[in-house]
Amino acid sequence: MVHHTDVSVVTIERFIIEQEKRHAPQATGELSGILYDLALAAKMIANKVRSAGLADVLGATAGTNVHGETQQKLDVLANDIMIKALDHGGRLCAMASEEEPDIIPIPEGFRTGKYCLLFDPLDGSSNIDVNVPVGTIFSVLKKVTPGPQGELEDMLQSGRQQVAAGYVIYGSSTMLVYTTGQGVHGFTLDPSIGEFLLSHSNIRTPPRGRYLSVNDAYAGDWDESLHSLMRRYRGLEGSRKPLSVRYVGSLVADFHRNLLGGGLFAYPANRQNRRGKLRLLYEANPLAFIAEQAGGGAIDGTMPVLDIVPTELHQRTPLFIGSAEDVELARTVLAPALSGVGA
Ligand code: AHM
Ligand code: MG
Repeated sequence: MVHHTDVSVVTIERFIIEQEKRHAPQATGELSGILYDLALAAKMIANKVRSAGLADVLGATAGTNVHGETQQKLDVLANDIMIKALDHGGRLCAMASEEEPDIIPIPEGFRTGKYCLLFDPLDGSSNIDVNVPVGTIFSVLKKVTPGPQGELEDMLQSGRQQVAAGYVIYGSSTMLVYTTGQGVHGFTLDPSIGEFLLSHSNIRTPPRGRYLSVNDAYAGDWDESLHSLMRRYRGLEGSRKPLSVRYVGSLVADFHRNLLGGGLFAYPANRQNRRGKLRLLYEANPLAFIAEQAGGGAIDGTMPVLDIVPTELHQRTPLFIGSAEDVELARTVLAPALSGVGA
């Protein structure tokens, strides 16, 4: 008689198929196809990021992006990889990228589909030259306009309408974390076989965090309610146990640590960035969907990020995201001041 071991190998492909069978038996498989293509793009970007110090891909290009920020060579590479890995599958009607000024149409000659993909190809890329983790963030929406090509209106839907969202973190290992509204699941890339394997199923974020992540170099711009909130997180006001401060400066890395360990990431508005720095469609919405699905939350100071109705492709938003109790504290301290009711 053969004795089997209890080794369980769940690739991302197998997991996606099984999830779909369980939760959407009538599905066409198109969304699953997008997720596989994203996993492929993630492996290709991971490969570039891993050897970045050796190949001539570090440093800035001569150009700037739509936000006037210097583009790193790897930003451009990662953007091209995302577009080329996703544009020909017949599942998307258009894409939008943090690095591109306008919607990216599906090239002529390729079929189009019913989904839109929005992404930040390489978040935190200003850190890349010093070997700090970076990430890719993505959001999938369903087309709402008639006709085969995606339009601006398809992109400007609130985060509540997302059908899938996730991120890839290129850290000491490469992980892909995503949700389709059925919990949050994490896969670690096994570099020896080039497959993402299920390593973190049904991630739940602790209700109260251990970490506070905020760039307090901008504290001079904060109003009194924000100062008070930060004093509470630090245990200097009120009776809370102080959080430990951790700030990588790479959103995906800060978010991922806080998702697993619990915590609050804040990027409020500041003098330079009056509406905040982070982009609603490429950064805040997908991470807010993950946070809510993991039992946490995300607000812009007053309202849930997922309820904001966007008016611009590259709209920015202040962001307070993480463990439920820490986000709730932010809301109770900030909302009265921001809505003019008094602190
Ligand atoms: P990017 O999309 O241009 O890389 O900018 C976003 C990054 C985030 O990863 C990070 O949270 C934030 O900028 C850090 O900004 P700051 O240096 O102002 O704290
Ligand atoms: Mg970014």
